[in-house]
Amino acid sequence: MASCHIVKGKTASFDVDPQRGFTPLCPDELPVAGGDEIAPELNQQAQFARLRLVSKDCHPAAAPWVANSPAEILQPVAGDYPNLDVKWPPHCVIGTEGNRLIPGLPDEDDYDLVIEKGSDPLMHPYGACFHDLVEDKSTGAIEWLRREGIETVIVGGLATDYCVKTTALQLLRAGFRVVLNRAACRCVAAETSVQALDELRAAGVEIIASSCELAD
Ligand code: VGL
Repeated sequence: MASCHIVKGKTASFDVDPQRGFTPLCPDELPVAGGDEIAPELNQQAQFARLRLVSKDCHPAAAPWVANSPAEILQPVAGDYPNLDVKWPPHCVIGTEGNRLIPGLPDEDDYDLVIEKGSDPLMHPYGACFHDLVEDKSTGAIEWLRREGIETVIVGGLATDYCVKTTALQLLRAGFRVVLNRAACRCVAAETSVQALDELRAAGVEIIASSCELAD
């Protein structure tokens, strides 16, 4: 079973957007089925890592990407906004319940690094490594991991088909070995999740079913 060998001293565990706004705890935001169940797997994968980081969507309440009705969700944002693509329901708004980490995770203070993204109303990034869709403005995650001598990043979080996928690809392009823990992820939709996993596998991300496959 244990087939994915990890050198703990050179490994980081990345909790991507594990926030209540992406779970049934906040049904009016962007609830992902089972999103509130991933904390034990995220905690387990972190046992194999020397450093643990978390990213958070920290959105304003109003922005051009906010869908004002269910019909607008996933419709393109009209206008000249290079760092916006489609509309989403309001989610993970700063200062609200949806912005908080899901139950069962460490306090934010206990992570080695907390990355906040998405606070500019004109930017709705998915990946946690850049503030913008065009990937010009680093959040500092890649530079911090490099400075720490990290070579492998184990990734989980919400959601597989958007923020987890994009973060994994950004890390891979930056030269890290990336391991995606499926049991520590949940997806917005089954179809886009299958596509995401195919794309990640083809790009070179190692996909494991659960942390049971990790070994020292
Ligand atoms: C996400 C859709 C919109 C995610 C964020 O965290 O995967 N998905 N905003």
